Amino acid sequence: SSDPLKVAVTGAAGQIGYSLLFRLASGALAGDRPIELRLLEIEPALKALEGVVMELDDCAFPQLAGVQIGSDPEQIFDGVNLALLVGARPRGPGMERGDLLEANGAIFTAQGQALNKVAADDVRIGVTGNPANTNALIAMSNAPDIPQERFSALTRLDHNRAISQLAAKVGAPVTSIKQMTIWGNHSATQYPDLFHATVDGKVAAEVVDDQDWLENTFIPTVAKRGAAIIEARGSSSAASAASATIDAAHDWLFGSADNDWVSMAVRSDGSYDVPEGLVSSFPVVTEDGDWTIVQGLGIDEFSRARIDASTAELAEERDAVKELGLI
Ligand code: NAX
Repeated sequence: SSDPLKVAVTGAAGQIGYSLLFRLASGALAGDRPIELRLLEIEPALKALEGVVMELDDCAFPQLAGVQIGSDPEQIFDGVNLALLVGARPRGPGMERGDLLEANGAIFTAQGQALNKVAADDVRIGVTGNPANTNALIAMSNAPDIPQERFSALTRLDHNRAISQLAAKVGAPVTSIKQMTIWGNHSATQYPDLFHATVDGKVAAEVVDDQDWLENTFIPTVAKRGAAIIEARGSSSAASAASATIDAAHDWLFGSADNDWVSMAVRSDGSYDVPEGLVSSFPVVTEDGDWTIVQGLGIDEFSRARIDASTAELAEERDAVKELGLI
């Protein structure tokens, strides 16, 4: 249809927003289909956001059908087809983990409730703001009328990082790499899996044939890439996070490639013994706004231990937010 796709972005005046908005408006998500942006920020950041909107205007993007900004989620989310929840409360000095979960809990309970009330019937909600998996769980739990499969958390950046690291190791273009999977939490415990990924159709772990590299270089490099970027750039990854946010939304709405899959953190149905109800990353195929967990992959002992460690961390986060009364 040529009705504008209504896309909400929270934390729109932040670093990721500064890259994400321009790519959304230039057609990276929906091609020629017009897009209407609904930008949510906290009150003190609205002035900065006005400046970003001036720049969006100055791009004269043909597909940009309108921009609305504000600090009231019920107003901004009204009728949205896609909500990209990027804004979150970063960990400040001296902040304990419980404080962080509580601060984000306040944000994601309110946003879940607002989406429940005013979003379009076909809404899809992607959470980028950290702790992304648990923030998605909180939003989902506060939106009882929205089907739970409409919520996901972003592990596509980790997925893309894993593809890039593997491609460099084997000297192949990224297009040779298929069926990459990130399992578990978007955190240092995540498990990027080379036992199902392929390089030109061959099992990646066999092509690499170097368990020491896989275990002691590949996995930590992917899992700690965010910290390495902060160290090098002086601020956290933003353009790559925006790019992955678009990749994830694009594939969710328009479908993953044939003979391939993508990684998304979605509500577990108990597949692969990931406790039901946790928002955990899986290999999924997507079509027309729906995802399905890829079934039947063999999980060896090494992978089992890694997946279990990451989902144990997710269960701890869930228990902590349950204790805080957020879900
Ligand atoms: P910034 O701190 O630059 O921007 C965040 C913005 O969110 C700020 O402008 C802030 O005013 C706004 N905000 C805070 N509370 C809000 C609320 N209640 N409603 C609306 N807006 C609100 O962070 P940025 O670098 O853009 O990162 C955003 C989030 O993405 C962070 O939580 C970050 O940890 C997370 N990331 C997640 C990644 C992933 O792969 N899942 C990777 C990149 C990134 O680290």
